[in-house]
Amino acid sequence: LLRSFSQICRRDMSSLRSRPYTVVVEGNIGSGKTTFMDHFKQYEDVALFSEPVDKWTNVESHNLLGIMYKDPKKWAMTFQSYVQLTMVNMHKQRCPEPIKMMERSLYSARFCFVENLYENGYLDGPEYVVLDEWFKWICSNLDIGVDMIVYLRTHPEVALERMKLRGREEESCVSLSYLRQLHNLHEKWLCPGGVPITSPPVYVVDANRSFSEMEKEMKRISPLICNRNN
Ligand code: DCP
Repeated sequence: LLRSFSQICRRDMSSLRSRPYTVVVEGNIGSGKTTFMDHFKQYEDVALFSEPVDKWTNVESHNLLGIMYKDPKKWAMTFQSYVQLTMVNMHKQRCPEPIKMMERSLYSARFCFVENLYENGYLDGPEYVVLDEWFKWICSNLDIGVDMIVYLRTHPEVALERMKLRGREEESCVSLSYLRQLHNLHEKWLCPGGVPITSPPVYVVDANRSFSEMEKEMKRISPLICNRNN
């Protein structure tokens, strides 16, 4: 499945292409995706699509993120099924600007979070298969390719610190070992064998650094995203 990721992204480079140049920002929980994206507010040709965490915590007044962390065995399937829906919605949302920058994607949901929940026994075989069948159907029938991935790579220890500082109530039970597992799955997907994949291109950012150091990195990376034809 991981191997077919490049094909999914390449396939729709055809005349059927219906999407803007799509950049996806990925990285562990607490890696700084929101801060990174905030930097791009100043560019008129970039439309920002933030992750719909507010929807996940309030679907008709149900806090799916909260109940998933409290009782993952019972609610992981429900939660990831809803994440998949909101992610497809984000991939398909109209975007008048030439560049679409998204926080996370259908792919990190599938390759990192769903995989991890299955490996930990929080998703049973049948649940995992149903999520995967939906994923494969979406990939085969909708143009949800991405053109570039910015990977904010952090040590799980740093991600944990930032997550604690932020203090999102639902995440109070997230442990270092959970973040380590997620880190390993991001690495396996985006940098197998320590080397970033090239299709789509993955730009790896050392996101362990302080905010001011990251500002410099963002200035360096923005021309790659915003002035690709210049
Ligand atoms: N989440 C999940 N399954 C997914 C996507 C996210 O369980 N498919 C969870 C993990 C977090 C919360 O949703 O508890 C939000 O996670 P993100 O890493 O996507 O967003 P952050 O707000 O942590 O990003 P950052 O701190 O990098 O800005």
